[in-house]
Amino acid sequence: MTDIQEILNQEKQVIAGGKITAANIGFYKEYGYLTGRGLFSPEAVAELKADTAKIFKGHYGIIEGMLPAGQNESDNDILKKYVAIHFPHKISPVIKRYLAHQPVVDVLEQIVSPNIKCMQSMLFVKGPGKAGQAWHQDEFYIPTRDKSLTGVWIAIDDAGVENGCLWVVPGSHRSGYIMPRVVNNSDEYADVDTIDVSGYSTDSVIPLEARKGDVVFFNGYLLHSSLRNKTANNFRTALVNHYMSAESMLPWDQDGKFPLTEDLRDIVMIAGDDPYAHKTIVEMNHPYLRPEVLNIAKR
Ligand SMILES: O=C(O)CCC(=O)C(=O)O
Repeated sequence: MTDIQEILNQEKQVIAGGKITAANIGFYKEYGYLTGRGLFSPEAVAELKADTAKIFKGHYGIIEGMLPAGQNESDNDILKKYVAIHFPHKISPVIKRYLAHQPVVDVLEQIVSPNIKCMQSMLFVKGPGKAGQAWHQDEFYIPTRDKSLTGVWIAIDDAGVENGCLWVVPGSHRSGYIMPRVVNNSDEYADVDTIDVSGYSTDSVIPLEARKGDVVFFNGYLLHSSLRNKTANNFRTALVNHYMSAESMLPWDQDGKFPLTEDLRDIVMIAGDDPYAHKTIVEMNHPYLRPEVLNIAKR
């Protein structure tokens, strides 16, 4: 058995029954990800799925770039036009509420900090044919001061290799540095740049297939990507929220969108105490549609 098959055979990469164990935490430290099975109930998934259609039909307001829906257009026909929306929690009370979904918070308190804030949400619909995201580390885009950035990737549809699930390089976060970026030449991805993963053996790069309701937690230094959705009819709806420890300030200017800042205060407190509460919360971000092709300023 190869090393990676051994990793994949380890039950401790899965949080079963909603309760994170010491073995799960050990796995997360070593490999940089964990899957929580069924952390969202079928009812919660259905609520998020219905809310996705509402958002893209303009129920919460028209976002720049949204195309007017034809009278006879089905939800799927409407959703097929889009890849994703950033900061949906700014308009959708449903998504805002699920930022603090207790089964997710229970895990974050163990792998991040008792004090947690959220600074970003992204809702991917990724319909048939839509491109994936090239190899990257999220801390390149969202720098924390204590390397606490954590992605929480919530499957709202089943996600497999064919419709463009997440891929990761287990353990790649342990390098502890931001890797160089090179030109992307693959049409699997929407991005103009990527991280070269050719130095990793093919069997150390793995897909994280998920069923709807599952949640993938991943470290902000973990190399991850997703391939194009190659199915004819399946969406790959996923809500991705990013969290960090509230103890760290957040020097995130969003690739020049905002003036350089030592601490972006457009956050949502999720658990525990905010040591910087005296600075108050400042609303800065507005939801926007993710373009089909991305340059470096992608999030
Ligand atoms: O869901 C995807 O396809 C990619 C998500 C991702 O790369 C991220 O959230 O950083």
